[in-house]
Amino acid sequence: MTSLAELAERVDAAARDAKAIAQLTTDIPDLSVDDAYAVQAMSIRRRIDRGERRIGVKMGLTSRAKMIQVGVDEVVWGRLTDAMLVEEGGMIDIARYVHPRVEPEVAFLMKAPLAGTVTAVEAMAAVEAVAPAIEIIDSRYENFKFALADVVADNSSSSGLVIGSWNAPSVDFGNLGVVLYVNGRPAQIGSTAAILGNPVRSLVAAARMVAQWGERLNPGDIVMAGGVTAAHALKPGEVVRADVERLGSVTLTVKR
Ligand code: OOG
Ligand code: MG
Repeated sequence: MTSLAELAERVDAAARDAKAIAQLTTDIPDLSVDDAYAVQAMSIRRRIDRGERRIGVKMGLTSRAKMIQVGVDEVVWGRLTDAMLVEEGGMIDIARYVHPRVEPEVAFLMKAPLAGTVTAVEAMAAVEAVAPAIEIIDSRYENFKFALADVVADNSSSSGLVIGSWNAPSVDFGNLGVVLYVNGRPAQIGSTAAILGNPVRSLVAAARMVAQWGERLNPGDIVMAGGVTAAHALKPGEVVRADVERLGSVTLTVKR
């Protein structure tokens, strides 16, 4: 029998070497979602042991567009580390990834701890600032194909994040226009309302889901609310910009 620790090693190595692996559920069709979260925790523990630092969490599959694109319709979460941070306006090298995609998101910066069952008002009281963001997702599975347990074990495809400028949380961000530009042309268009009706619901879900695993959102943590639109597969030389009405924009360039 394959142990969960071995599976953690498998997904960790795939991310580190940017080498696609077969879905875990091919070997273990009955891998449970709980076991998959245990694999994720162990794989992130390996990164922490190599010197990376936890900087927050990401929520995934919080919009219909995302659920439809990957064929999984449950909200998932993953952990963010400092090694995933890409400077605003920065450049990435596609060779460091398996098959990276980008998606426009909204990010929260926490100023107070948050965990468990909370209301939207309680969640917002713990928020320091809100920013436009791009998430770089990179499933470690062949052909970007996975079942729910696979993607959870693979840290919910999290691979990188770019954060724009932080805004006061008093901005009404519930239904703002979002455009993802690729080389200056609109590639994806949506609204922040696509995130569970309002991105604050993603924060409420984050507080609940991390608590199920004995964790909490900490002051200083970043919480990525999830993709507004379907993700765009990156190609060398592309310049990607996400504009979120009133919140601002965030840019990323791919090396040629
Ligand atoms: C799963 C991760 C989804 C989001 O924002 O919805 C996600 C995937 O699409 O690979 O990050
Ligand atoms: Mg995402």
